[in-house]
Amino acid sequence: MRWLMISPTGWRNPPTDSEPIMRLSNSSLASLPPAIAQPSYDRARVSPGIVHLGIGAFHRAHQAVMTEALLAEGATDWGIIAASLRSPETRDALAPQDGLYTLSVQAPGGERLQVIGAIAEVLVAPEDPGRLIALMADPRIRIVSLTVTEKGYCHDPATGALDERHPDIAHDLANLARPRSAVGFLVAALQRRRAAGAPPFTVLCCDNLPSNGRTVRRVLARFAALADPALGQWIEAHVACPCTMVDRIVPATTDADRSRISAALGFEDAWPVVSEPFIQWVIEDHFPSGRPAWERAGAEFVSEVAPYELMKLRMLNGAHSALAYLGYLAGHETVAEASNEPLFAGYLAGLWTEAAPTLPPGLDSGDYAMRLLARFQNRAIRHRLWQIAMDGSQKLPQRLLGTIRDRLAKDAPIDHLALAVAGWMRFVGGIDERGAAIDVRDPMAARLRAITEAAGQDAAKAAPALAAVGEIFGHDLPADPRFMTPVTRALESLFAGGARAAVSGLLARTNPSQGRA
Ligand code: CS2
Repeated sequence: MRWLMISPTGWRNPPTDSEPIMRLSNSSLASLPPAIAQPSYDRARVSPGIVHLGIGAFHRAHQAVMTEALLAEGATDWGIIAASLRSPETRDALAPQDGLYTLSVQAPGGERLQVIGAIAEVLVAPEDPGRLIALMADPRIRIVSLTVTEKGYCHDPATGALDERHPDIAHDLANLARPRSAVGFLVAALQRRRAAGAPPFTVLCCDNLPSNGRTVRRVLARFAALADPALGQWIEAHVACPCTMVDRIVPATTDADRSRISAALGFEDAWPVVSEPFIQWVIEDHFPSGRPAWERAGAEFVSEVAPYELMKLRMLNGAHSALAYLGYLAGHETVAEASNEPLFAGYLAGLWTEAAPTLPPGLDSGDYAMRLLARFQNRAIRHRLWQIAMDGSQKLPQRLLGTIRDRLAKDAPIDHLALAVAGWMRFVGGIDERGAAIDVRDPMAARLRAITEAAGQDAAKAAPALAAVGEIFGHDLPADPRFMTPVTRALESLFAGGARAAVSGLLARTNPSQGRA
């Protein structure tokens, strides 16, 4: 495979207003600069084997890239048809490009570009839900994979059970021919396959949920049981939902990325994706209807994903969320900015020291943490803290609260974890340390904001009021003073002196050599 190396500032063929550049498409492939990797196979000969729900940047920089490697090796029956469950933006960008887009891998020394051809078509589900169901019911489709974010499963984040009062779930139970939610689409298509006597597809959840396969299975079986009990039993008996751990840092694409990458191609790419070099995919090997040989592209097939998943959710995602709230409050914009500040690097070390002992034995968490810090500190990746801060109500349980429960079970201190939770509490109040509004994006944003407004900047009121949200904290944590005392104290310090002082005070207390003199 050949790559084009361009320096972060060096543009090839900069576009000028007088010379509009043409759109990336099948017909432009032959004219791409030879050093840019591109599909080496005949796209027209590839038939679809996968429907992917949730066509965000992550899927395009992760699973689609591993699939692309297999297509390049000659596999012809694992093309991807992707669907957006909401907005038409990605389809609008990729349809004029025949589904092609560029992956830019940002290493500290430069950028590598590859045009990916694995996605044959992008659908927008609300425009024609029947077509998506029909495609998912096509027996050529053997896998339906998902990256619909945590909230896309319409479940209660604290328990993992289907939220039966969720408006999309209520809608889909009443209108299964025109569903809105991923759960509704999966069940509608499985119902169609069962009626046709066709085997089910495998449901491959690629979101950062605990035991993601089991979670999606529980949610599907419950929804199906409510819709049609016999279908519920068939799903329980026949549908495989392997667990996966997915990992690659993929920040949102910016306009600067679009211009730089289009200039390098010599063709306009309306929606390239940008990622770090690191990629990992660990998958439970349970695909009764067949699967691509993703191991040839670097995926790891294992019998038990849980240890990998716990390490990733608690060490990477837990630290990401902690940094998102505390770093944002301290005025940082990106993960790289925050984690390159020695104070926050010290805080991350403390957080990882608390998380590591809760992981299964046999994992080298010290080495993992060291590599994580290097990944976070990669300045070529501009991963906005605000982006990671989104949907905290759906993320906290598996990223921070499970770790806290395991620490408390051993009576171990949780000061760094508690400060992260307090950071979230401070953040969802919606006003930053300079008094400016924070754009809090969360399905529970309005409710959380109302709670914090009623409590004011009084940690003794705000902390218990927020911890009483059972869908996030369950019923055990708010009743446990070993949780409430450090969280309340941390929130107090955030209100009193801001995030930087709170982190510095914590480090001085827990590890005097790292605190500010
Ligand atoms: C991030 C993740 O946005 C977030 O919440 O923590 O998207 C993270 O970058 C990926 O899980 C890395 O694999």
